[in-house]
Amino acid sequence: MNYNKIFILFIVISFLTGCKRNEHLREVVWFNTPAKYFEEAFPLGNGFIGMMVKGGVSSEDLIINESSLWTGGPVNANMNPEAWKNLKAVRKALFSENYKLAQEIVKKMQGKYSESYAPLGNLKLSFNQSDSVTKYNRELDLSTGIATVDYSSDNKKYHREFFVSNPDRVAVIMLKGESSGSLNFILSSNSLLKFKTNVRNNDLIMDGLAPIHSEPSYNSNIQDPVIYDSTGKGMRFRMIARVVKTDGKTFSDSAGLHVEKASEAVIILSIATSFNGFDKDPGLEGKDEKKIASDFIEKASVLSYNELKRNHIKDFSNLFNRVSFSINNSVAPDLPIYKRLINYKDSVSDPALEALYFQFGRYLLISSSRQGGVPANLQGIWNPYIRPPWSSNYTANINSEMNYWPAEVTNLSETHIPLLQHIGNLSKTGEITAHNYFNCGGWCCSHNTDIWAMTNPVGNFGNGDPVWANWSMAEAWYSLHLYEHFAFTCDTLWLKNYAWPLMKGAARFCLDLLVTDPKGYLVTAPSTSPENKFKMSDGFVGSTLYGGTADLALIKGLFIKVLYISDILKTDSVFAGEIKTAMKKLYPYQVGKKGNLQEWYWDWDDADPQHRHISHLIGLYPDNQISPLLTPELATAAKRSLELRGDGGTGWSKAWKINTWARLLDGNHAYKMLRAHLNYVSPSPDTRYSGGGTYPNLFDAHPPFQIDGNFGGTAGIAEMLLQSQNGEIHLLPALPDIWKEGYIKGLRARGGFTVDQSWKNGKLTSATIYPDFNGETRIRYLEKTIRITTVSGKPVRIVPTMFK
Ligand code: FUC
Repeated sequence: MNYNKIFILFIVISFLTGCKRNEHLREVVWFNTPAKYFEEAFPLGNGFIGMMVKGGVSSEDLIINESSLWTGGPVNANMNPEAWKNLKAVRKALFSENYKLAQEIVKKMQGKYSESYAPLGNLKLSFNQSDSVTKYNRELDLSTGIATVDYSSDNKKYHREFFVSNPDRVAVIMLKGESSGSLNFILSSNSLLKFKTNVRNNDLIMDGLAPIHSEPSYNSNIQDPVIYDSTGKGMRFRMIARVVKTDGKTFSDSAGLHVEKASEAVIILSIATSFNGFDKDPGLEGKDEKKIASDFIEKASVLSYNELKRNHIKDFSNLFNRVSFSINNSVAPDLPIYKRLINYKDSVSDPALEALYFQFGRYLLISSSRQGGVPANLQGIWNPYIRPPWSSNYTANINSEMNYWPAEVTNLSETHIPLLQHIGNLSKTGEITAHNYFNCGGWCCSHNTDIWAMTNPVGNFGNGDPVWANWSMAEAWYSLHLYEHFAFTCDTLWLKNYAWPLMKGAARFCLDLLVTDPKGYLVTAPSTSPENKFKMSDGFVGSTLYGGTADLALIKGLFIKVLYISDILKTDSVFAGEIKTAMKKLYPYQVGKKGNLQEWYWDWDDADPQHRHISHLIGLYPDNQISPLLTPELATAAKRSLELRGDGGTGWSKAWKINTWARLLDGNHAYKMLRAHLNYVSPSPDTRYSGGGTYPNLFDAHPPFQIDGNFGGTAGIAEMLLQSQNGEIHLLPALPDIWKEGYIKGLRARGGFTVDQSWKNGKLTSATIYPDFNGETRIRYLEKTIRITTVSGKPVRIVPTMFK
């Protein structure tokens, strides 16, 4: 092939892939102003380094994070070793219906709070330029993970590009001025943590130390909430910003690293922390962060800007482009994103915004959770606060699980790995917690965990409200993630060697925890229903009970999966027998007087009928115990519960409801929740705490910012369009009337399938199933099902006439 032919081929390929995709789908978020607030900035990340781009003209203030930079050190799981001794008294109080007493005793079964995700600092580029510019545009391309800033000043054009590369493990900044000498800036850095900065040649080096403890921000009565250690403990970090290329002059002084009279500059940024695993002291046994940061930067420095960019796009787009989604052929209006959100709130139709929002969740997952790293926390990896909301930890009674709901179904299975690895760590500390707090075998995990795999019930040894502090069912919930990873990938080897022992350990804990109630059923006692309270007929409001539905749903879900796996792996039949016996005695779901699925053992009222948590519906979503097709009575009761709860709630609560309404096959109600979820929330301090929704940069408003709602929203949209939890691939299960036509390509179904679907006039036009394996499977569309035989790698085309 001669050169010309190769060039033409290249043009055709890029047209068919990157270019065409963007032109049609416009997976781009843009503003015509720099960001004033964090919730207007663009998040970039490679699962390790996080960078928020505000695009300021006179000063580009980049907010920098590193995902392993946390306060604290390895957890001492033995801080309340005799907590379990209270179990007998709590159970006695509960079974004699003395809930007030039980509530008091249970506080003795609490431990320390988790540690906190720490903000690394800011990298600042101060330009000698005024803020009054023309033609300003700040843009984030979701399909490439590249942010750009463009403007004109004194009739000269300026251009900046930013990305954070996973393959080269550095952040990259490229600056251009139209005419020579027009680019003049000083590079400097600062941090809210302890730090010092040095400038050496073309390197700006910041070394710092994270606190040994940071108290949760909701614990306001603390004199010294942020504590540093002076004996060498605590996490260290190093950040190196290097000017690798410029045609200008560089020099340093106390203000920082100067670049003068340039027309171009490329800066790369490497970061490392001394984090050396959950069980090693990051100070005394930490990794050599200085060497790691240097190694990254030395390796990246030999690559040209274009090479770095190519490596990054290849990696990022490979993941992102696996799914494409278009609704009603809609093209994005030519408006900045905040304006689109404001219009949307005023009921303007913008299907392209809904598709963009779906893809933004995928974008965030690729950017915040990558193999070899730690799981995405409450703010993903983007946090500017030294005491962030809820310590920006892993909250396990919904939030950290929700972060990973889109991972498998939206074809980003590898982004799930950090959470799945973390579960292995939890099983180690969780074994001690199971023993100390519950006198049980196996392992458990409570309301919060952190990078140190903390598993104990929180509350600071008796100060926490049991309504959240004493929940310890995360081992079961996280185990469902192990199962789902297997269900989508069918990776039996991984299941056998890694997931199965962990799931068995969680099930062991649950078996040991269950106790016989006065009616003869097996229940959890004590139990709570995150984070709602019951109201008894005598007016007593409490949270500690026995046999809460959420606990039993999680245990039942785990037991069903354990039985299934024991069967397919042909292993542990004695253990499976024990589970089978227990399952027969589990207190079953109850339907209450209002026709609802009961949240409590008894048919009590809710203290807050519209509470944001809907944990008693875990069996509807994310688990698959309740379905309108298989368990219609329970599904009707679950629906009634959702109606009673209403359509309000925080960001993640609304996202959860998109998923549950989709599982009830009610696409119109799921869509109603999606509209509520996209409710514009202004980031300005006077309004930012008013109700869940979406900030201008598409970050989820809990409020404040919490990333779970983004991920839950993306998962919810996927759930409206494809389901596979009942042993069949259900095409377009909850398509709302308003999405008249469209396509979604690349979603994944359990059993190892990739699925493309298109529809017109609200009806399926065709679907293509790409099977990973040979076999047989059932496909459902509306009420009808068909069986197909699959051969690995051979697509099967499905058309509606096949469903007679
Ligand atoms: C749970 C929720 C809160 C918040 C916090 C991080 O406790 O009930 O709404 O999301 O986690």
